[in-house]
Amino acid sequence: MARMQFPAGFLWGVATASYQIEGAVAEDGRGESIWDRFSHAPGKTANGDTGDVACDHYHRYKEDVAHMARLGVPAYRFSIAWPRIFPNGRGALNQKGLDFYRRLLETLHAAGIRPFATLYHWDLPQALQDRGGWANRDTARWFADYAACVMEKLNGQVEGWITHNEPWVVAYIGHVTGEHAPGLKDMRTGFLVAHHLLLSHGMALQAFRQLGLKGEIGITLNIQLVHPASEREDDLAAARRLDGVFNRWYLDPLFRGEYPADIWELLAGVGVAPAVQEGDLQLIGQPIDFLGINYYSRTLAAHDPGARETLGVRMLSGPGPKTDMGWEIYPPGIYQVLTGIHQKYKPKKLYITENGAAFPDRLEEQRGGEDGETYAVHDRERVDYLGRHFYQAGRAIEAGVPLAGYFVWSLLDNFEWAFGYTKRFGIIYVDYPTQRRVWKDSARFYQEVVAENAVDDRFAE
Ligand code: IFM
Repeated sequence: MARMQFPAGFLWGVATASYQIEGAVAEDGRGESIWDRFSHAPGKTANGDTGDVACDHYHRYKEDVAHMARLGVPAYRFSIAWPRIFPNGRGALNQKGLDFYRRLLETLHAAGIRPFATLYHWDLPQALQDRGGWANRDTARWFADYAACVMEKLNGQVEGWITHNEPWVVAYIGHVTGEHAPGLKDMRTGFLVAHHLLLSHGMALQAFRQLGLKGEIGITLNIQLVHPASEREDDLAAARRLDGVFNRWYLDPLFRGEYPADIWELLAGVGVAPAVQEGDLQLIGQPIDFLGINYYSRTLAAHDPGARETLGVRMLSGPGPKTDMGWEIYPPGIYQVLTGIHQKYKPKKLYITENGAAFPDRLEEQRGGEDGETYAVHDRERVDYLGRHFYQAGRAIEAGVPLAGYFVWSLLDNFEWAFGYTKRFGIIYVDYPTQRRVWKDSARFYQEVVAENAVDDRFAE
């Protein structure tokens, strides 16, 4: 059978994040996070859903690691909840919170699974939000202190540290559109937050190097592939601007130690350029060991002078089929993003730290089903989505991109932020009332891909 073969040692994995799966929000001394506060406020999430219980992973982590072992994945990306470690964001360490991650790491090691830990996947301690959150420059220092403490305590047990997950989402969706915690709606604050997130990354990176810790360190960006809505000159310029605020605003300082001049000028023109202090960009631009990329879809950009918050760009969805999020399914985009970033920024190493899709899955009861299982989920569309994206990632490797691994989002259905539990991204179905885990067809498919280290040529199109 013809197929796309991946290099030996390619790191297949699955990804999750603390607030989306753990639950146990009031257990073992965990402090309140901005997502606890936000999701409990009326009208902020679908059906008023919260992460109070989520997938109850805090208690079921052994079962969940057993699923990973059965999948055969060599790697797992999870995130550490800052308010479990420092309930007030800083001050006294909460040993019980740290112990949970120690137990998780021990279980992963015993199963031969290599851990990748994200230090910030959006659950800021509420106590720090009360002091201004990421708009307060001090939060960068407090993050670096938390990060240094966790990295030191867990030194040698984590293979890859990821400082931040998707700073664009934190800055823009959390502080400009207000659809995510903390729910602020101010463009100036959004760009200040983006700067402080990058600064905090630089400070944590500096601490990691100074402490001489083991493993690798990098950051994860959600790269939005932007195409112009038409070949008209103003749409081409709109696409460049949107790529500027989404992508170059993060990539340029990380890899070149400078903000993109064209976007800086536009922001300064409307009075929203952030306050940057001497030395900030040197910190942000220190070399990282890898860049993590989350890729889901592409966006079309059209010129629209009325769209102030996106610098005169209207964002449109492309013409292709959509996932349950309404995101266009565009597998060639993962190839374009990987090759584009490789050519322009030359990261030493790249991981796809997230890729996956939400579809309206249906749990079916079956008699005498495969492996004697009583329930099944036939998610053909997700199999197709993943297969085609894997294939395009394989093409990028053939084209010379140093892509070292690929983490599917997500191991489990989970709390999809403002969408609550209405969107299912898992390759394993979670029946929330019983917390039963049911393998979807995509989990079996992924098990095969991992075992073969290859994907069938039928996904080439
Ligand atoms: O669920 C999120 C995740 O937390 C960050 N990246 C995108 C995923 C799907 O929206």
